Amino acid sequence: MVVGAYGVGKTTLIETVSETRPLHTEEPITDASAGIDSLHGVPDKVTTTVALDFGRITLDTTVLFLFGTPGQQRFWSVWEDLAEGAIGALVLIDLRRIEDSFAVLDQLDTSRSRLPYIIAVNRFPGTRDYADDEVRQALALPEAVVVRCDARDHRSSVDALIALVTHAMTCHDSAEARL
Ligand SMILES: Nc1nc2c(ncn2[C@@H]2O[C@H](COP(=O)(O)OP(=O)(O)O)[C@@H](O)[C@H]2O)c(=O)[nH]1
Ligand SMILES: [Mg+2]
Repeated sequence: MVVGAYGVGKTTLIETVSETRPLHTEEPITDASAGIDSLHGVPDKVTTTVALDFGRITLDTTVLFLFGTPGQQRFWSVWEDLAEGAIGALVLIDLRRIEDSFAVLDQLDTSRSRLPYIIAVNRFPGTRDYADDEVRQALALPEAVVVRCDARDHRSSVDALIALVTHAMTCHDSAEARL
């Protein structure tokens, strides 16, 4: 799953990496979302995802199906359905408005699926260069795997997905070892 707050680059990432024509459910942003969905930092955003983004990518011999879930809380019933059986979640974060990510992280931590996840910090213009440890501290996730990612760049986005799969496999192995 590719998750994160509104406007962090979920749709962009899936579009960048997908080897099939990505399925989108983008709709124009209307006045109805004024005061609800903040466009702070992404003033050029004119559409929003209303159901999900879907794409597919082959990493060596592993085929990943990518589901981008809308960042807004009102879509979280979709989230729980998708999380069932998912390998893990890539959490995109825009450091200019890190507080927007707390709700999504809460959702991950309380979800019954207990998905493994990693943090992918997007490179947006005007972001100060925070060290990985500063990011972990700000998110109160001392153990989190943190990677950098430009959702518009193919290599960078693929590397983030590889880091997620690697992390999910490590979590899986240590869970097996405990059994
Ligand atoms: N600089 C920069 N801009 C990005 C990045 N990812 C997305 N954007 C831009 O941010 C805006 C919101 O992206 P979008 O994919 O619609 O966000 P979503 O709401 O999470 O699906 C778009 O205008 C993108 O072009 C990134 O990694 N770096
Ligand atoms: Mg979107």
